[in-house]
Amino acid sequence: MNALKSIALLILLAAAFDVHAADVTVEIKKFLFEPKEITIAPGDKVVFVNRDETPHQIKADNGSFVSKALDTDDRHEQVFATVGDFSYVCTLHPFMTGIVHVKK
Ligand SMILES: [Cu+2]
Repeated sequence: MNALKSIALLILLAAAFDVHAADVTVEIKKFLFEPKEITIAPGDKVVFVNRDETPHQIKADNGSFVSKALDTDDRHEQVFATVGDFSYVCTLHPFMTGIVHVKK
């Protein structure tokens, strides 16, 4: 197989498997977001998982996203398409804060 065919095959495989940006997990444990601060690239997905016995609800300070009230082991998936700093809070426990930095 020549080099050009190899490259074409790689591109086809990437498309077939929907190669996409990384998923990053933020766990909610003991009334804390862990990690509290993350840096990702545009298009990355953040998965928030509630590991507490208490419900939590995540809301961006700028209103760009809000989760449902997450019960134990519930997840909220959020894709960050645009560059910026997105601070968020738990609406049920406003002392719980975190931030997602989206950088190219
Ligand atoms: Cu909370």
